Amino acid sequence: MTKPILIATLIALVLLPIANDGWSQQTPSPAATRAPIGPPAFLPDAAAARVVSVTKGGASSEHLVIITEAIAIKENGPKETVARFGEVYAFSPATIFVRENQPTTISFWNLQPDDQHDFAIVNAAGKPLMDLALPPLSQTSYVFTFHRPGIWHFKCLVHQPAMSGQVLVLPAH
Ligand SMILES: [Cu+2]
Repeated sequence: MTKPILIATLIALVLLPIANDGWSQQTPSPAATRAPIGPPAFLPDAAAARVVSVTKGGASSEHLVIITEAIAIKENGPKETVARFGEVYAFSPATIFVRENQPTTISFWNLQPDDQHDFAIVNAAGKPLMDLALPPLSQTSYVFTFHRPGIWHFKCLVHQPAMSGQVLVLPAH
């Protein structure tokens, strides 16, 4: 490497972090300052609690993590995909397995810095039995106990139809 190139490289190495820092200060405001969007959150009422009970804390013997995954978004593209489908997100995993009457902690990680998600379990008619708000850049944990074996569908009501999944409730031992 010749001397002028070496000097230019050294100057660039010194200036780059400064430039990056200036850029990071221009990034959007923190998630906490944003107004929540989407439907209001609610826990199961007495009728819905016959299907699933949901509590903020309490003992559980199983622990699952569900993350929110950005599949195609306006910031990263592919822009053709966003133009055709709109922004697409997914729950990962989108299929979970639990035991009937076994309290199971589910922790939701919203990985997006600027997207509100929610987690709603719906009945056969598509009506939400409960709905949790999952704010941007947050971890939200609740204990779920499913009381009826079978397949139950869940959705992020903000991002339909793609952001959906299923809970398979296995019969108790
Ligand atoms: Cu969503």
